[in-house]
Amino acid sequence: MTFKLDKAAQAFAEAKRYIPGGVNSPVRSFRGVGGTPPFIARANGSHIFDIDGNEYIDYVGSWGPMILGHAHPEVMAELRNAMERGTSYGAPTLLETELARMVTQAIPSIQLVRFVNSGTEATMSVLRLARAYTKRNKIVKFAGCYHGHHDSLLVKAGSGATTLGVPDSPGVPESIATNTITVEYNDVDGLTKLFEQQGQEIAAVIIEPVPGNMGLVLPQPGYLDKVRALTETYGALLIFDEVMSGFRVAYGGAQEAYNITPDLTCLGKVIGGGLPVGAYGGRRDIMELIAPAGPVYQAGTLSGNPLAMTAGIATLQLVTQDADFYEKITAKTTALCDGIQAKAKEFGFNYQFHQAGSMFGMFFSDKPVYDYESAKLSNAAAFNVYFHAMLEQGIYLAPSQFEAGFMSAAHTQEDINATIYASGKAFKKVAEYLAKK
Ligand code: KE4
Repeated sequence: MTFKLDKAAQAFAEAKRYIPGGVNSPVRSFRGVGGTPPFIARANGSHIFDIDGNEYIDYVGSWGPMILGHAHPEVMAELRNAMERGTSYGAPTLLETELARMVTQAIPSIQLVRFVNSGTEATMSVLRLARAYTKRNKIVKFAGCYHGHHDSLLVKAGSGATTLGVPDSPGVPESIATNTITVEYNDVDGLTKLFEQQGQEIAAVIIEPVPGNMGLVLPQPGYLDKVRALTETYGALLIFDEVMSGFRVAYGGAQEAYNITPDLTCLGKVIGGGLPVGAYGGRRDIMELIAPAGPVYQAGTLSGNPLAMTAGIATLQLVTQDADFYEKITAKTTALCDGIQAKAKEFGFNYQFHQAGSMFGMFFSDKPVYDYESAKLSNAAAFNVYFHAMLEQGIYLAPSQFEAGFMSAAHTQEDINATIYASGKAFKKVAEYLAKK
């Protein structure tokens, strides 16, 4: 059957009549890679199916939540039972306590946790908390790290590395951006210099410990320890944004994998099992500032709603039932990356492959990638050729060079073999494209 997206093209045009850009989140629009995005009709296990009848092996997994694979029968059964009891009450339930208990057991640095409805809400709330606790205003973030779309973090570096931020989107007031300082990830000297100059004014550093929003970049040995030491020295809080890495790179997140204890952590994605959930938590003495325990206000109509809690509990229960869950899913990810890298080398492409547990990334660059500047040296045009060649062969990758890939427990050896095979044909297309340049 030839690959086609005719129905998707019509659906995309219709969607644009009612929704900005036809999507409810920009990356889904394929603007980064060009072409029409498939419109997904259903998903099961490691596969998704679009309205044109195409089937794909899925390595996006809803951008991380679907670590068990789509529509896991036991998760779906629990959700069906939960729906029989209603969908939302706006009142306390035992479910919230159960998921909170599981999260605090999985991540010891989280002594208290508050559920919200998205990663953005989690990082937005945790910044307010950090500022209230430290009575300081400045926040440090890292170029290429993404923490959701609220004003304080839609900020890019000002003219100099340690100057105050400038808005990274219209609508973000200078007055807000000016309190956010952006430095390069993996740059110990830059962060040290910033703290020497402004450390007493910094409320918190928020970091993706394993960044997945500039492609997958890894912390250099000792880097996260140095970030932890600097924040402790200057009385700033260390916030790990583990919305993507939490329960993904390890059950206890990147903080378990790298043995770092942050003061506060943000979570999302996996803990919602595909339903809208975010969370922030950490040291009891800090979290007890959150209303109604303390004066820092934060609220949400659907926070901790019974369906999302049910999906999260079921997901974490299934993950913990298999003592080898992370070993197996990590091994599958390694096999995939090794296989694709071998295909790349057959065409003389010395591309960069990164892996963190069941997250993986590939940069179309023959130079090491360790921060946003080096990530941007990748050949995005070559990536786009590869991306579409894979899509047409039924392999659904993140539609951007600056995103990560996600393995699930549902992916089979057959899926991995098919993906590696398709990569060989896709790299051939890339080689042909580059030869014409
Ligand atoms: P949400 O508000 O999208 O639930 O979470 C924001 C967020 C916060 N922190 C990290 C580390 C994240 O990765 C995210 C969201 N990740 C993107 C993937 N690049 C979600 C995909 C999208 O924006 O549609």
